[in-house]
Amino acid sequence: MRDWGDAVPATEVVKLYGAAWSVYVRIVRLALEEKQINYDLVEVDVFAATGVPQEHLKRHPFGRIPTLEHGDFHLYETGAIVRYIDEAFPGCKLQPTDPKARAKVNQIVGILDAYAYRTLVWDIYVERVASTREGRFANEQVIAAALPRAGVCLSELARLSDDRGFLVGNSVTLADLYAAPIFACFMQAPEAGPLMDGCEKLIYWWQRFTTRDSMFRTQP
Ligand SMILES: N[C@@H](CCC(=O)N[C@@H](CS)C(=O)NCC(=O)O)C(=O)O
Repeated sequence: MRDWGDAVPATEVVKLYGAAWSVYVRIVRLALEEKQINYDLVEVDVFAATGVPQEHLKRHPFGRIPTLEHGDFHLYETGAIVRYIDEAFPGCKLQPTDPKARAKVNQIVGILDAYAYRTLVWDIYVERVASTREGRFANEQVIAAALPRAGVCLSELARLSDDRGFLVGNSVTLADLYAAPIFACFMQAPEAGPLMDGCEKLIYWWQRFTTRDSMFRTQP
């Protein structure tokens, strides 16, 4: 939590319900940090042994995180939340106004949401890296099946991205904010090295983006 002075009126408190480990919660936190919006992160354990807490199911009937509260306005679904944050608050613009650049941002966000998150985070990072922490063996079949899909995700992201330090254009957009938490997990897996071979634009982007203040402040 940070104090950003007058950036947001005191009456409009921003509360983000979720957990610091979550990729989707981090996407929203990155948006809040990049726009320098003060917020409280309220911890919710959706994997509690007793199930998703009842009070959270009222906020999110599907039992997921994150959810956002801004004054008396409530929202869930990361895509809706980050676009609301971008449009309702002052600060840097996270969506280009040029229709083609904006479409490209939305296309990259769609790829990350629909294909890359499951493949790079769950099938590769969770199986290879988190499994060790959890004291279990990696499921090699899951990882092997994910590798070709990961290759398609990465080559498409590389093909669609610009090489000016950000995925689209020359300033931070929702495309970067969706990609960074996914890459923060995936890049820890030994599979990332060979898979990133030939994706120089993505490597350059990751090396730069990972050093941003917002990335440090949202580290799980
Ligand atoms: N479509 C949702 C996906 C959010 C999501 O999957 N969040 C994960 C944490 S990263 C979650 O809540 N998982 C709980 C579960 O799968 O039961 C969004 O965009 O917000």
